[in-house]
Amino acid sequence: MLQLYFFPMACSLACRIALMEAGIEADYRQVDIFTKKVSGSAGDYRSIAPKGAVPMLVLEDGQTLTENAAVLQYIADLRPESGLAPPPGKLDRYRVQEWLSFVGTELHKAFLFPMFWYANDAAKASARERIDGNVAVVAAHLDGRSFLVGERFTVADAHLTWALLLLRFSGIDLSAPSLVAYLERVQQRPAVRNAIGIEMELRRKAVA
Ligand SMILES: N[C@@H](CCC(=O)N[C@@H](CS)C(=O)NCC(=O)O)C(=O)O
Repeated sequence: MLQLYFFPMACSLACRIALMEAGIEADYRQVDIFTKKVSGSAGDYRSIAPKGAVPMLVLEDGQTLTENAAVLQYIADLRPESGLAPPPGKLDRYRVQEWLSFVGTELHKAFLFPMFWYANDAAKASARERIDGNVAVVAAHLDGRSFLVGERFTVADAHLTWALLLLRFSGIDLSAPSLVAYLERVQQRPAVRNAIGIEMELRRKAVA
C-alpha cells in the first residue's frame, strides 16, 4: 500500500485530496514538520526524508517520491480514468504542470514561507505586496471557468484548493467572485470535503 507522509493542513493536503479523488487507499503517516518526529515512531523524519518536508509518498516498491508537482502527477497516473491529469503528450498535461508550478512557487513558497518561517518584517511586507498580483492572475484565469485546466477537476485544482485555504487563513483577500465560486465548487466535491474535514480534525489535535 502507498504511504503518504503528511502534516495536517500543510501542502500534503493536496496529495490526500488527489488520493481520495482517485479512490486510492493509502497509509497516512503524520509528521510534525517542526520537530521532524513521525507519530508513533522515535526516529527523525529526515533519516528517511532528507528534505524534512511533506509530502513524501512511499511507493509500493519502497522508493520515495517528494515534491507536490511530482507526487500529484504520480497519483493521477495511477488512475488515468479519474481525469486527475490529462494524458502525457497532450497540451493540457503541460497546462496542469504549468499550474502546479505556479501554485508551488508563486503562491506557496513566495508567500507562505516568508510569512510563517522565521522571516523579518521586510521579507513579510514584500511577500504580502507580491501575493495580491499572483492571486489576481488566478482569479482572472478562473473567471468563466470551472477548473484550472479543461472541464474536469485535476491535481492542479487539488494543489490550488490547499493554497487558497491557506491564503484565506492568512488574511489574503480572496473576495474576487471567481475565487469565491471556485472554492465553493471544489468543496462540494465529497473527496475534497472529506480530506479537509479529516485534516482539520487532525490539526486541531496536533495543536491542542
Ligand atoms: N517544494 C515542496 C515544498 C514542500 C514544503 O514546503 N512542505 C512544507 C509543508 S507545506 C514542509 O514540510 N515544511 C517543513 C520544512 O521545510 O522543514 C513541494 O512542493 O512539495
